[in-house]
Amino acid sequence: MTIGKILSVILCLLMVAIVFAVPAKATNGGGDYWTSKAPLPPTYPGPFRAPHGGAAVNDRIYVIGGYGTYGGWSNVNQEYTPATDTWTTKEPMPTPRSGQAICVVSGKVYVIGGHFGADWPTNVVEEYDPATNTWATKAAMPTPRLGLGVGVVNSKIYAIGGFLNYWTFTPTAVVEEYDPATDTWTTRAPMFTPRADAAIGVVNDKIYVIAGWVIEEEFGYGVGANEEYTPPSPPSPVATIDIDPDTINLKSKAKWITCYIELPEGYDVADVDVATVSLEGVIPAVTGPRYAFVTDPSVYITDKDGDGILERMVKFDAAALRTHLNGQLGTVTLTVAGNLFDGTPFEGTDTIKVTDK
Ligand SMILES: [Ca+2]
Ligand SMILES: [Ca+2]
Repeated sequence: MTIGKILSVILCLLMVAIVFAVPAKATNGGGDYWTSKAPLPPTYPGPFRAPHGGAAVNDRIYVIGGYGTYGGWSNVNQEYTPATDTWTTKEPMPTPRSGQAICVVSGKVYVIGGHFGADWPTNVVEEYDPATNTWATKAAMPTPRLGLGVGVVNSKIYAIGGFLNYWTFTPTAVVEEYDPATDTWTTRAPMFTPRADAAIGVVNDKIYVIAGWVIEEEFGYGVGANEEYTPPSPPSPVATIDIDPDTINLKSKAKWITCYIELPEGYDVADVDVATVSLEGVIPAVTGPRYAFVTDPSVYITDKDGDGILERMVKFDAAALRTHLNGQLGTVTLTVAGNLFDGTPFEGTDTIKVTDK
């Protein structure tokens, strides 16, 4: 055999090996396909279980709890790493259960409600931190239930519907909001149709609850109801406003009033949309592009007061303010308001002294 023939035989064997080693792809020729990956490893009381949900964090997927094939509620927590197609068993959940809801907020996994007894819905809330592989018990949900759904909007969890009882399957329309930042629950507006196991999707900060099971006593059926939930708007950030100068003389010929806007933690003053900023709701911020304080971020993003929090500097027409003050003297509170580019409104006030001499 020549080297070339040996190489082609090796290549052939390699291709055969690849064909048999790579899991089958299922495709319909449209460029999309399915690939078989490492299956969920069996666990007691396995061999397999119905996990009732998983959650993805930092390129890993967590499959937690559920109901075993041969019965029994599971507390197993298994981590799947797509990059390596491998499963790792992690610290188990404190409360074994199925029918629970799972979601992620700020890199932590929340497992909410479910049941772990024949007639026993639970309100337990447990938080898993993948970074430390530890669990923490959080404030219990007000209404114990199983088969509930969850949607996450503005870092708050909305626990929606479910069954109040495992035997009569009494469906509920209850909506309860959990804020992981404060570990508190708030009861919200119920949906129209009591149900469990609904399909839930979040689009543009609205939660869609679609279909589900409605089972009363021994009479059971599904519904197709599609209901849109609008969660409460997050509170507007209160801006810290510093108007400069601190004293305004109504007889002055000064051209500009300067304003420094600081926003609370979690907001970025670079997101302030200057075209929406106004003083007293009537005097617009100057947006003329001939001014460096309008066009140059190194001029309009500053930390003038040196507190480590950046300010968005804007200027207003001083003559317009003098006219607006209409002879009012003494201490005057002025309001500066506007929007961020994403539409989030902000507002703040500062007091100045007004003189006429
Ligand atoms: Ca000031
Ligand atoms: Ca500052």
